[in-house]
Amino acid sequence: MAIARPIRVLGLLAIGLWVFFLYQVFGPEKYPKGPGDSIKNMDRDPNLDITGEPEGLLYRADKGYGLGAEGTMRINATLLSLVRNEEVDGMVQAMEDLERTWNSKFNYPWTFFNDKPFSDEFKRRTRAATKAEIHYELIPSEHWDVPSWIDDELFNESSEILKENDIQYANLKSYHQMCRWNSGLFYKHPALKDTQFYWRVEPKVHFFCDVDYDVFRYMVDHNKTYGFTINLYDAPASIPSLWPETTKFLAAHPEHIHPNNALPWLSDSARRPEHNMKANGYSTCHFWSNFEIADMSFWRSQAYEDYFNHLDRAGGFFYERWGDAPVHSIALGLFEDSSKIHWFRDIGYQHIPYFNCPNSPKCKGCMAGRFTDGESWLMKEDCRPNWFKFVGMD
Ligand SMILES: Nc1nc2c(ncn2[C@@H]2O[C@H](COP(=O)(O)OP(=O)(O)OP(=O)(O)O)[C@@H](O)[C@H]2O)c(=O)[nH]1
Ligand SMILES: *[C@@H]1O[C@H](CO)[C@@H](O)[C@H](O)[C@H]1NC(C)=O
Ligand SMILES: *[C@@H]1O[C@H](CO)[C@@H](O)[C@H](O)[C@H]1NC(C)=O
Ligand SMILES: *[C@@H]1O[C@H](CO)[C@@H](O)[C@H](O)[C@H]1NC(C)=O
Ligand SMILES: [Mg+2]
Repeated sequence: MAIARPIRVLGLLAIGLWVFFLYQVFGPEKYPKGPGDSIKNMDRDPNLDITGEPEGLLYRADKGYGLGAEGTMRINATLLSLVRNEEVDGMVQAMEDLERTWNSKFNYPWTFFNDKPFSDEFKRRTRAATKAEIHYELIPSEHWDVPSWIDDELFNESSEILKENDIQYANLKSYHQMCRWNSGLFYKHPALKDTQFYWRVEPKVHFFCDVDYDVFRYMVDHNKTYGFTINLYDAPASIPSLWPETTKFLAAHPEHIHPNNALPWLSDSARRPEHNMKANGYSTCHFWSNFEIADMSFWRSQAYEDYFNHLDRAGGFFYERWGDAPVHSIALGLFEDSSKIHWFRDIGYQHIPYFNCPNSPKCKGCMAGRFTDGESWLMKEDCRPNWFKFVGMD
């Protein structure tokens, strides 16, 4: 059959284009959400490795973790939660998950914080969810109130702009207060005076995996300052001046920068160049702070105190919507030895809509390697590949 060569070429080209079109429409999603699929987001997903306990010395629950005076092995640490009375259902659910997987074995105390007095119902129902000690604490108004230098009119105008940029909760003043308190005030509460470590827990979060060692002692024995599970990108429009303010602070206080810092992670522009550009030099990568296991000595250090005061004066907790997650993460990435930041890969965790789900027989109720159960576009919010690259786990 004689078909002129240019026609054959055109025909093949048309078929090729058609196949390409079909693949785009019906082919696999770019940011899939299933286990294993997340490999397309990074070359190798460490969540899919068989995950056991961390290496080295671990303290077990067999002795020294009984209630009260029997708990001689417990260190100065608490489970910590800022929560509203009306969130009691979600709080009890989160407590039940953490008690089942970990705390029923170690009996660390819970400390609840609120800007309003806890109700009797809140106390009764949380009391029933653990056999450990519980403290119910009111936040002093000087820690919660909007600082005097914040201008109400400017706050109102700014929150309109944030709303136009789809920044969630931007016009909810209490949300800004919450972010500020979590950034620079919680560890100053008198109830935590003799406490060094905390594990932050939010209502409605889930824990999936049995953890059979004292994670607080792990932090101490392995010189860790901060433990996280999930690493995300932030919405640049919520923090446009956070990095510029940080740069100003660094110019005035270069002595606080740690030689083994995580600057390449904080300033990465290779993976999401637009994010970096819109955030004026910050990758927006952060440890998702609704989960954090940390040493308050770091927040109580001069470096962090100076940094927080600088940010607080700059006003971005109210005129923008600086979250405690990017603020904590930038400080850790700049002022702390990055080897003291630990990924708790073995703690299965979910705060809607993201997961940390390890591949381990100790986990039930989550799918190993699943990053999100939400829309598939959420996959691009995963900043773990950037962190893994930084620490050499990629
Ligand atoms: N007492 C008190 N707790 C608050 C207030 N605002 C937020 N919180 C708590 O602070 C934590 C974070 O607030 P969330 O509303 O969950 O914020 P988020 O996690 O960014 O948003 P979601 O995706 O809706 O969960 C939760 O533990 C809340 O219970 C407040 O005004 N008062
Ligand atoms: C800011 O907005 C609040 C709520 O809409 C309003 O009550 C208040 O008067 C406003 N303040 C100023 C200074 O415009
Ligand atoms: C730990 O707790 C004990 C007893 O409550 C207290 O005396 C001590 O100062 C605390 N240590 C730290 C580092 O907070
Ligand atoms: C922990 O840090 C201290 C002080 O920086 C150091 O002396 C010690 O060797 C470290 N221990 C471990 C296990 O890394
Ligand atoms: Mg939440």
